[in-house]
Amino acid sequence: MAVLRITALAGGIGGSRFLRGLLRAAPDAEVTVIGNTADDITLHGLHVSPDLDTVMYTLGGGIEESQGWGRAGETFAVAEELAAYGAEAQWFTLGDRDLATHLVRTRMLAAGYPLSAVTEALCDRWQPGVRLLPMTDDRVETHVVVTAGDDDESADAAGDARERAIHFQEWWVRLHAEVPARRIVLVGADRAKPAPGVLDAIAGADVILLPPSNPVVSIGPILAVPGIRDAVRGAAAPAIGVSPIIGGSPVRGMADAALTAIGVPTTAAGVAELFADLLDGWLVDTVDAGATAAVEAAGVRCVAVPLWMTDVDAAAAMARAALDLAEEVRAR
Ligand code: FO1
Repeated sequence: MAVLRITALAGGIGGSRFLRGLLRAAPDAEVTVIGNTADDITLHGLHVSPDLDTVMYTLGGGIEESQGWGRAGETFAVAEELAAYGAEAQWFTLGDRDLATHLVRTRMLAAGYPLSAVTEALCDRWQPGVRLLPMTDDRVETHVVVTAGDDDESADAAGDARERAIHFQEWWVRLHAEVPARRIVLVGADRAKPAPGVLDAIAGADVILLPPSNPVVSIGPILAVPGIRDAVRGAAAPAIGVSPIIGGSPVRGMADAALTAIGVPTTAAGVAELFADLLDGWLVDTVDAGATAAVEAAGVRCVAVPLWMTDVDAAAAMARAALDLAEEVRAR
């Protein structure tokens, strides 16, 4: 039997945990993961790629399970020394083990390797069991536009009317997404090109999956790279998504704050609508079974199954349900 080729678009923690389940549910599949790089940030001169690293560490067995990002068994000697110098940004902690990844990445980028080649080299060590591709080799950064003063920087003399754009990580990690976002801007996305292999992985897939990642700041930036959304929409393979919203709340993280910023309701049906142009199937949790009719009215086959990724078995059952839904819509 031919090997099943699966291409998934993924953000950080939710995407990684789903992918771990997928590898258990379909151990013989050939899986390509297109990772979000728009929350990459340069700190202390180092290029940090949180979502790529979260996928790589989770699937490679190196993740700190309790928080879902960073390295297991981490120590923080360098962070403590940096803090003693008062070196910013202290709200974003880089552990000692994790720093080695950023040092290698930054050194290779400085030597002229594109991020896709660097990611492949890093994955040589971690053997994540998937082909991990950044969405682009170009620089794309999510910035969040907030009202000056709300972010505790001093407001302009004219009052609070002025805006300030801050890096996504500052909004997410330092401000816990508690400061209202006026807009979310994907700086550089309009000029970015899909990384080598990305469009081929979409065109050549048997199934395309959208795991339960943040729809606005994880899946959104991947689809914003010119050519990617059209490729998914035009692909022969069914595209199946998994709702990151259960019962009106994000499964984890602060997706509600990001959805509010773009005027989309924090509901399983609201997120489905955001992707309705490219989705063939959408999984919602059993508590959202009442939403299936609205999703199907938008032309997307919708099935309710348990979506809490309490352990790898639960994630594998969700992945199995996504693959079954792909089979069902393909047979139509
Ligand atoms: N998240 C935090 O809440 N605080 C941190 O200090 C932090 C550091 C960090 C370092 C490396 C890395 O790969 C991820 C890190 N994260 C941290 C998580 C991450 O910033 C976000 O959860 C994601 O970018 C959102 O997908």
